[in-house]
Amino acid sequence: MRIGITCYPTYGGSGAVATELGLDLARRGHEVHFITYQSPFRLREYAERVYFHEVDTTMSRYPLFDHYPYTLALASRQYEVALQERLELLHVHYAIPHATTAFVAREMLAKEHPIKVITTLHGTDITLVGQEASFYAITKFSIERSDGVTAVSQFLKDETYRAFGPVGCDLTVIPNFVNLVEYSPAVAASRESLAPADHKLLVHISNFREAKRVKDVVRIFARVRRAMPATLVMVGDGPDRGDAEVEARDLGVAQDVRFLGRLDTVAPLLAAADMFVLPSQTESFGLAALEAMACGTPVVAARTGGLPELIVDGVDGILEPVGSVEAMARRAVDVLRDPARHAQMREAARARAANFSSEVIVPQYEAYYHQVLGR
Ligand code: GMT
Repeated sequence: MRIGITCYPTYGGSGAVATELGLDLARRGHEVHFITYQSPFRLREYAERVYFHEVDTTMSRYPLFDHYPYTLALASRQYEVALQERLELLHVHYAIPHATTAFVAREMLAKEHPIKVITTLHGTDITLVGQEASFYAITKFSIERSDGVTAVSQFLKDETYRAFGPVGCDLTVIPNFVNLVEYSPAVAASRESLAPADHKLLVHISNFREAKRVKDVVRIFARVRRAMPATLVMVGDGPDRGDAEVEARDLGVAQDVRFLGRLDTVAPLLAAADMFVLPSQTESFGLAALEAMACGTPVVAARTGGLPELIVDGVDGILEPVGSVEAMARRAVDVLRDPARHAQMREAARARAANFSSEVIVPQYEAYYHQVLGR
């Protein structure tokens, strides 16, 4: 198949999933064309049958444009690439604005070269941004006009029906996936450079936005730190990083918290960790949690959104209600203090992640493409 993929190319789960999907599809013999304003962050080196088409943003400084109409440039590029590369379908990730630009591109192509549009819903496109009054109607319209729509969890599918009640459109759940070779206990970074030898190592990775509750990460850590020697490594950046730094100072644990900023490759850190911490307010899937589990690192998380579809509480991780820092810390300490239980949980986490391996999930996308294309 010849497939166009549009996603946000910067750090974030939807861009990561879209890029890994494209790379895997290409390994399976498909031709994949990424269409976005910058090369996706996980697309770092040459890969056979993978192409990148940049959306031209040179007009963004034109004085009339207080608000640059990127969506028009994107729709135009999707149209051009689909025509030039004879694409059969456009698979767009994150509804806003990608489902809308794909709709426009498909309309432009209708007579010359009909294509199908598949939209994958990822999270806040449905749970937050799409429900804002200014985006609601166009998000609903663009979902309904897609030829196929997938959601990354049952939670997100249910939430889409609840919030938008899309008409004449059947959502399919295809969960996120992980490459078990890249994300494996075998790729662990050396612990020496990360934490003192007698410390437990806790890791958090996110975009440090409000939904991630990064202050809770520090609060959980501070309680663990009271019970045992431990280091917290925080990876990523975003608006709430400053708050997390202040919280660490206020709670007197700043000397044991390390902020590494954004990193392209996180598997070695995840694999070196004893526990991954994800106390989010909402998480439609929690790709970072899956990646940690694939590395054999159990996750202590909030029982929210799609996380209970991934983590089996008490078996391969820990789930507690949003904001229950006390309970999350207490249960994390119980596991970290008990080497046999910790080892069991590590193994169970890796085994659970195997249900979401690229070998299992990517063929589901291929089958869905065939279904939408009617062949
Ligand atoms: O919706 C967002 O907040 C951004 C989005 C992204 O691009 O990173 O994250 C969502 O998509 C990921 C990939 O499918 C999921 O793993 C995340 O759980 C989801 N984030 C939220 O639901 C908050």
